[in-house]
Amino acid sequence: MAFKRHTLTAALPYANGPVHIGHLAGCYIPADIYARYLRSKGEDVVFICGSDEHGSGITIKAKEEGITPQQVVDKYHKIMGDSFKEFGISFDVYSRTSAKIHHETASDFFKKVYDKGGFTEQTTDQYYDEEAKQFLADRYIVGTCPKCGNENAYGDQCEKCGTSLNPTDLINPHSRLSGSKPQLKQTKNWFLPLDKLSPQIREFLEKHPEWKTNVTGQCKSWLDSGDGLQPRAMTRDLEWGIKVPVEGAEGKVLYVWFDAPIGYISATKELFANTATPEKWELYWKDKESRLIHFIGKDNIVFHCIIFPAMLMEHGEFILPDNVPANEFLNLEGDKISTSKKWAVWLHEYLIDFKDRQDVLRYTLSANMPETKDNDFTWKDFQTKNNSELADIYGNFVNRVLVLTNKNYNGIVPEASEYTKGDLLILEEVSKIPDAISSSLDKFRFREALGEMMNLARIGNKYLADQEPWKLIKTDEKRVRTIMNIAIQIAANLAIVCEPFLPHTSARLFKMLNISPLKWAHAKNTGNISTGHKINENPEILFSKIEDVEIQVQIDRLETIKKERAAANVSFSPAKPEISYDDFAKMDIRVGTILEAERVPKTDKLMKLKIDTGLDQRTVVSGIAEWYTPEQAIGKKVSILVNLAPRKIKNIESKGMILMAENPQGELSFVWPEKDTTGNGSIIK
Ligand code: B3M
Ligand code: ZN
Repeated sequence: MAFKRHTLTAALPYANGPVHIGHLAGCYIPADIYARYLRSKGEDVVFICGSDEHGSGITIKAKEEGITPQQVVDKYHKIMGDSFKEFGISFDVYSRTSAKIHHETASDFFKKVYDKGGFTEQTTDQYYDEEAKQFLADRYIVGTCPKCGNENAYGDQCEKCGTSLNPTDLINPHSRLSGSKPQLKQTKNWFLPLDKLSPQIREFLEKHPEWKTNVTGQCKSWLDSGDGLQPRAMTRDLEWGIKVPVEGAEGKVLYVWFDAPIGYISATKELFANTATPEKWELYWKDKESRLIHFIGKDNIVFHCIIFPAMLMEHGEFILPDNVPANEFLNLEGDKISTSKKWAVWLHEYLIDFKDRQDVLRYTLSANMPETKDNDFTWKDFQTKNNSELADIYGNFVNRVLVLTNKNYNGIVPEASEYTKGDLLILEEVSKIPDAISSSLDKFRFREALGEMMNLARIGNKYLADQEPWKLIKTDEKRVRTIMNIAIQIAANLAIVCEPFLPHTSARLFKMLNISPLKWAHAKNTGNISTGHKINENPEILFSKIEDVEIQVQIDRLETIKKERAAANVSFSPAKPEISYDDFAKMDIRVGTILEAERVPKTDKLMKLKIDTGLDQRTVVSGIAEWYTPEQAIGKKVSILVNLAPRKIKNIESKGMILMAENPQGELSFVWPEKDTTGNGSIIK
């Protein structure tokens, strides 16, 4: 179906910290590329975002910083908004959920669903912190994930395995406010009956076989999980948030994941609020010919593909998302990005070290976008992308075009006379580029699209390198005119098609070519710049090289963070209670050698070992697989407790246990005798 207009949303970031490269790569860059591309094609687009200013993340941050939640959101709303602007993220509106218009919109939404009987009222046992005198919803409570065993799972989600949770699912829960063990206490809340809506949700999802497989996969596992979808509370016993607008709800606010996605609607209202047509927002949310697309990271999939659509269904007046092209996560130098561990590259800090190089980061993050799986950002790769791709190919081509035109023709675009066969082939290739990019972007394949854009630069660069106009000028000046005309046309087209990806560069290139920015359709032409047009006299270098020392500074900074973290983590567990020699003497510990080793399938940690103990050869299952490969383990001498009662581990009979030394970071290493002469079977006592 052809759509008349596009409502593009990018996840509303929590206003409790600055924006980092993970945010950009996961959501804001793809959304921005797409928005710019559609605008260039002349489509009707609104691109919506704003700060998510409710939820426990905000109040917990306020507690940490010793300021009020309002001060937290004011501070970060500004920092985030500035970063987005700096990096050219072209939101049509960047609103915030503390805005009056949002409080009203979210309240009205709730009220409407409530009046229609769309919620179920339930009194349930919820955890309560007696010390802090507060119910502990969502991120106020941590405990062990029942699915994967992560000890730091939150009350709403385990960040390790992605499972969505309720506080009562947590094993060994404790309060993040006081650290105490919470008590269950009854309270009334309003629930969205996802169980009842399940057939409708399934039907909606089945209408979209074109969605990315990582997205569909998560939705399926939700729908098909053991008990299927469960009712989910849309209100919370908290103070910070939007008051629940019904009677008997004093002291309760809307669940942050209820109000936040409605923020997309409020922001659209805000966009048109002070125009001649304030009601125009409705077109983007109610007209069936509007296409709603949510750009998000993978941790937000369930909220955008199941819960928000269910809310919209219950409300009844709004369109449903047509696509949710969620990305996976970006890692930094091999480790998960983490604000609390300071393992990130923050945009405002990047700009201090790499002033005016926004597009280099946009390029690197687009090239490494975690589209189908988690991906890694490394500083070395960043340098290579800049030096070998942007500078050597794109920048080199543009610079040659501009410098030669100025030098040979005083900046006046020369006339193309006769095209060679080769020229015609090049022009044909050039005119095909925009469709190739479109075809990738239409499928949300941003990396592929970026590659096609760079192909155009490559074509141009190679054309000049092959034709060598700087040499030819001495013998065949007429031919050089044609070559330069073609090269200038390629540069103009490059300025058009790179705009979604590298908006700052595009603007600079148009300026150097001395033409007003052209739109997408022009990129199929190969004669956008007329003969006789005068380009700008002083071409600037678009991409200068990044030196090793600049990269080393960044790598060193991360190393320091790692070291600080390791130092802060050195906390040995206290000594155990005293035992007698007899207690110790019960243990029969021997020297052994690992003969065979293989990973236990479907586990991360376990390895099956065959060990020569001097007494016998036996099988032991050991949790060393995170620290040793089977190849490294084979041949190693170890200490083994041989008289431990056999145990079945993953259906393998494990006889005995090898001793490992564990450092405060949890890293394991073998314990063995120092002398080679201490062979298998030697007694450790
Ligand atoms: N604030 C979650 C996040 O930053 C959340 C997105 C809301 S989108 C409606 O991961
Ligand atoms: Zn988990």
